[in-house]
Amino acid sequence: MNDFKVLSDAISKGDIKTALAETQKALDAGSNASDILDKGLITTMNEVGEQFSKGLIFVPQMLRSAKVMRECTELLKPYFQEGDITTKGKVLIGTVKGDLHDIGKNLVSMMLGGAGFTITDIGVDISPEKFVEKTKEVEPDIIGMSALLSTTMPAMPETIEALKKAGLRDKVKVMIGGAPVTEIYAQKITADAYASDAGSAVTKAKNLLGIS
Ligand code: B12
Repeated sequence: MNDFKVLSDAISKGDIKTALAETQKALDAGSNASDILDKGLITTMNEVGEQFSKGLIFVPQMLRSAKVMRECTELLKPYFQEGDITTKGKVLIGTVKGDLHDIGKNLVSMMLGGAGFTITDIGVDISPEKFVEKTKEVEPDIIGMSALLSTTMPAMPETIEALKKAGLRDKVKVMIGGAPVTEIYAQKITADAYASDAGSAVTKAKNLLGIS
């Protein structure tokens, strides 16, 4: 039995008004923000993906659901603040070249921001050259790369290579993630860390910088 059935249906249908009202209702009723995120929002987006795979829905419906998800996430944002505003380190994050998916990246940004990291989110479809340019400008401790398509994953090693060429690779840690990405892939492309979700991204980022 899904406790968030009405919310889930609203996300699937792209009904922003009901989804926001249901998210707020769940918060008011004392539901844990992580539960709403995991069991309400993320589970539904996975179902939406499965429906797309089966040809039951198409890109416009996926996009509508994604917009609703983004709005609901905004409502949950304040609940993920740790209350510790000390900067733990700088994170530069973006979705790699050719890839427009940003929901997961935004969640990772939100959780890292809430945990005290300073985030520079450079958006989607970020070329290796842009990552390099922004790394020079921001001087981050960690670069986070997201890829949701198997076809865009190769942009991750390309970006690492570009960082090497620019003499920046030794100055930053690289953390990667996204549905098709794995720990093994991270090792293969010599990334410093992989995280499967936004919660573990926080733990991994802290580990990378040797903080608890
Ligand atoms: C929403 C969505 C879209 C939306 C994106 C809107 C947006 N603003 O993001 C739209 C409609 C634009 C879209 C387009 C396409 N999509 Co799409 N999309 C999805 C869908 C349904 C959900 C993705 C999502 O947001 N999940 C929820 C978030 C919370 O999960 P997540 O992204 O995995 O992120 C978590 C972790 O992976 C991790 N993480 C993510 N990033 C990072 C980064 C770091 C540094 C770390 C540490 C961790 C981390 O933490 C996150 C939070 O816990 C997925 C299906 C799926 N189940 O993934 C398909 C899916 C990814 N899409 C797919 C496809 C094929 C496409 C299109 C090619 C379709 C088309 N024919 O045009 C286009 C490509 C456009 C492009 N160039 O990018 C396929 C990819 C297949 C593959 N393996 O390559 C999927 C898997 C659907 C499917 N089952 O076929 N899509």
